Amino acid sequence: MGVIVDQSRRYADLGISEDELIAGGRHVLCAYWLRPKPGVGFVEAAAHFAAESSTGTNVEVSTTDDFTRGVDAIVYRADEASGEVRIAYPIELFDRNITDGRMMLVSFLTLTIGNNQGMGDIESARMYDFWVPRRVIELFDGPARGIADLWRTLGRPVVDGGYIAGTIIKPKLGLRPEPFARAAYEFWLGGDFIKNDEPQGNQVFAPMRQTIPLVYDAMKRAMDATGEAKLFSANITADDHAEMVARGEFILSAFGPDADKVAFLVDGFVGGPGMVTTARRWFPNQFLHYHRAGHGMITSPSSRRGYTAYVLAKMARLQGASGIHVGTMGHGKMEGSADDRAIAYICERDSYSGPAFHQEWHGMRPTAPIVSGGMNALRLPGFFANLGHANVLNTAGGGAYGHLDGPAAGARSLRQAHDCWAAGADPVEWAATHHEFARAFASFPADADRLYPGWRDRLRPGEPG
Ligand code: CAP
Ligand code: MG
Repeated sequence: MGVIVDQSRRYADLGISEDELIAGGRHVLCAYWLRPKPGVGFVEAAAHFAAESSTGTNVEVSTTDDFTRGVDAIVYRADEASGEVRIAYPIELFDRNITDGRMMLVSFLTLTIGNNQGMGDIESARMYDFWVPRRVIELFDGPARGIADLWRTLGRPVVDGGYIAGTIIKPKLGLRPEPFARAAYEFWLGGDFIKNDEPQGNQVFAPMRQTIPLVYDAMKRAMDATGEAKLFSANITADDHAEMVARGEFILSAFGPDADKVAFLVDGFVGGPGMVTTARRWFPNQFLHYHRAGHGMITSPSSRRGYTAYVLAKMARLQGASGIHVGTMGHGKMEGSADDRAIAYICERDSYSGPAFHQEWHGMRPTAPIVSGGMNALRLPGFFANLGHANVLNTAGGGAYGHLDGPAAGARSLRQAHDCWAAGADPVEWAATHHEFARAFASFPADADRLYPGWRDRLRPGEPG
């Protein structure tokens, strides 16, 4: 690796006031946990990190002039004991569209989480929060649609419209068009919302051109049968922009007069910012459902690089996600903890104080928390108690299609679980008068034993609730 040149005189100024940077509104601030390689000074490493993330490289270059120095990213906080580094990036550094002058998330990533990942003198660096000034909020698209639009479609109040009971068509892959549509119909008889699973698209055994019309037919029959509006989140993920647009246009044409009941699902983490913005800008009338499959490779607590799930969600709101998966906060099957509430709060609130920064969103529409991953009726009351509200989209795949009495009963058990929490009731007592919820105990006995010890003595799941 060789000895790094100490550039801290140029790229570090620990006397700069963060309050003044925030008041000035001309910088993006990023907070990292940074560990230098052994033998490398902490401030020197941070300064090199800032250089490589803005105007520099590992040595001074002759072509640098005063203007260049004026847009250096600057380390303004470096605490070797905790490993925390905070860097101020002048907003002039970030690339702007030639079409409309807006900012682009790919440029934010290329600079703040770009070459600085994997440098020879840095053991690890991980962004755990960032702050953007009003001007940056003005320059990102933000969400066009939100959960309020879904609540309106469902005939609910557009404020605090409450819990949306949803599922994911399972099995994840392998259903041909007819069984796929049947699975959708059966859930919709009890639930509100269905999504494609993240890899479902146009597989040869389930061509989109056959499957989507059958799903729409299932939606119409379920709406007739229940007298309720239903929602479908269709996956338009693809490498090719033109393919995404073709999928979206086909799906909207297939749903015809009910196209307003279709959200578009994008696998935004593996697809990348360009794919998210394609969906956001080509289909601004559709709820943009951001699935984050793959994010765990860098957002897992076991990772020391990249950025956290909190940062991912905050970036997704800037880009315009109408909803993003926020995890299950220790109540589902994926990694997470109760403190992951913050991921929901930064998405849904007008302002929020995160792990490093207080962020005002200056009226940017909220991104709805989407709760998914191993959830079922038994796990929901504890989840809601931790989050503190139920203004969420919940998608339970196994929790619906694993219910002993079928998907419609699974859907009803989810809603009954919500109602149990809303009533502040004891779940085992609630089960005595709510049949599908009671049958969730029989459907998921391991969860029941873990969450509600002694339930077997208090509830006979075979008996009608
Ligand atoms: C859940 C799910 C979700 C992930 C997403 C799956 O299915 O459809 O994609 O859980 O995780 O494929 O596993 P189940 P996250 O309801 O059957 O578990 O929301 O944390 O991104
Ligand atoms: Mg899935």
